[in-house]
Amino acid sequence: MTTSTKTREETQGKGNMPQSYSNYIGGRWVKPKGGETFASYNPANQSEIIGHFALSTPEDVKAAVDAAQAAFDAWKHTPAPARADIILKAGYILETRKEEIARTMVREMGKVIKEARGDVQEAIDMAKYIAGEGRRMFGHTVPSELPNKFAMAIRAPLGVIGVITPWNFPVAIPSWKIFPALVSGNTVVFKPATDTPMCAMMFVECLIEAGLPHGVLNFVTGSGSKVGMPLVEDPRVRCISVTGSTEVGRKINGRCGELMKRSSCELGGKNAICVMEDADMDLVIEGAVWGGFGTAGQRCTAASRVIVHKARYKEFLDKFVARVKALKIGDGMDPTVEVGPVVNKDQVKSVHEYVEIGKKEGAKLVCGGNILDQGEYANGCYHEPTVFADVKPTMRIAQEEIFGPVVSVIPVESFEEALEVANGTEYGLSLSMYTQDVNRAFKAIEELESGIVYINAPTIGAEIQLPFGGIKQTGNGHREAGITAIEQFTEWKSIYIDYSGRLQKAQIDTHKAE
Ligand code: UN1
Repeated sequence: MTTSTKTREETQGKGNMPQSYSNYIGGRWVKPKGGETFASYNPANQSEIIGHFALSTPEDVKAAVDAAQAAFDAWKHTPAPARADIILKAGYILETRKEEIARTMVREMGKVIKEARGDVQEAIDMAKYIAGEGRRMFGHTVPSELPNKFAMAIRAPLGVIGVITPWNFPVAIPSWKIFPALVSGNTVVFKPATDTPMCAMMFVECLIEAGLPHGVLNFVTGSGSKVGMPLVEDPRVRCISVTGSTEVGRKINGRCGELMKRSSCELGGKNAICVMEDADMDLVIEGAVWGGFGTAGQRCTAASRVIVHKARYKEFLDKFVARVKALKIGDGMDPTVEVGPVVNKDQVKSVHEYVEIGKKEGAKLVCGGNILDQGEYANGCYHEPTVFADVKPTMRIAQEEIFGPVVSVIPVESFEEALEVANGTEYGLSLSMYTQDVNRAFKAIEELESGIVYINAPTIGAEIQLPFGGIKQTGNGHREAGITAIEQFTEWKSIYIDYSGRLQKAQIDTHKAE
């Protein structure tokens, strides 16, 4: 269907052997310098290898930054609407490849097919939205305090941007970063998560096919230490845009701080749904199941806590647990499956460790709690959807990001206590309030300490036309998408044009009369 697949360098495997894929640097598919590769596996069936990818070295990163740096000048001077046209075209190519990429995503990271289609759709939406930015990219004009003088501020690109992305939204999240970076006139070196290089490569192919000039986008796969950190260290890389764990983000942000380069970090969350005594309970149950167990709980925005008013606590718990117990778990390729595997064996282990922690802390395990590794689950990375009740807000399972199918239910006595518990973690990404009372809804909007607030909807489901990001340990103050999308990728340049023909002194000539 696409011509781009012909351009990626592939080693055709024999029989059912998986193929090998290269880096994309300076407009060419190139093997890593060290010649080493790593495999990407299907978490629903670990005997299936999706492909072999370049285990790159710092030398490969250097080559990619060389290429990005070399391409910068011409790209920066390409008019923004022309840059945007390429992004729009990439969006249309993503549209034609949506099903193919979504199916690859299910195989590569395990989310169910409906959600995988949504992931690709989010990138398509982002392409369309950001393409419009090519004809906006608003600056400011302001009056000068002096006569015959013009004052304005315009945006300028930064240069080479390092983009480091996670596996949980392997197409959507790269699009949040790469499209706005490119439309603003920057060039990019893209390092995707080692769990999802295939999805990332397909995303890159769409941009290549759309006609992106050589060197403008470079793709380097491999580890955080050999690819990610060298990208951070390279002085020519002016900004790192990263989504990942708070631990990784803190390291990158700290180093970027020392090197005086920008970093935009989108990190962990410990999101909560608050359920008030007047809530529509059927709506709550559907929302809590979707928010807690969508993507097997592996969203930064996952509703891993449900804070319930005691007047409705038992009713909530009974209905919620019944619904969670009925969830169909399995390979996300089956359209009737509701919860897929988690991304890999390490994730199964770390999720399960939290289950053990919850039990030790004295929370009441009311549903799930086990690793699934028998029968149809034997080759996969499955963990049962798990619910803890009577969780205390201070317990580790109510404070730390688990990133898996585990939900903590916390009883509270009042609206005020619900707000306090919701706000009582180190994170601040997404919080939600279910109530029929408009006054309380607005009070919640005001008091909830998070970058995203939902009323009568779960904590997941952000749309790309609003800013995305969080406060506290969730990030370092940046927002992706929406009107903020290009902020992190542009520098302000303030310009004064004096057409008076004489030296005019600001702050001095203006106050002559005094
Ligand atoms: C994430 O939570 O990791 O808001 C990203 C959502 C998606 C993006 C989530 N649009 O659920």
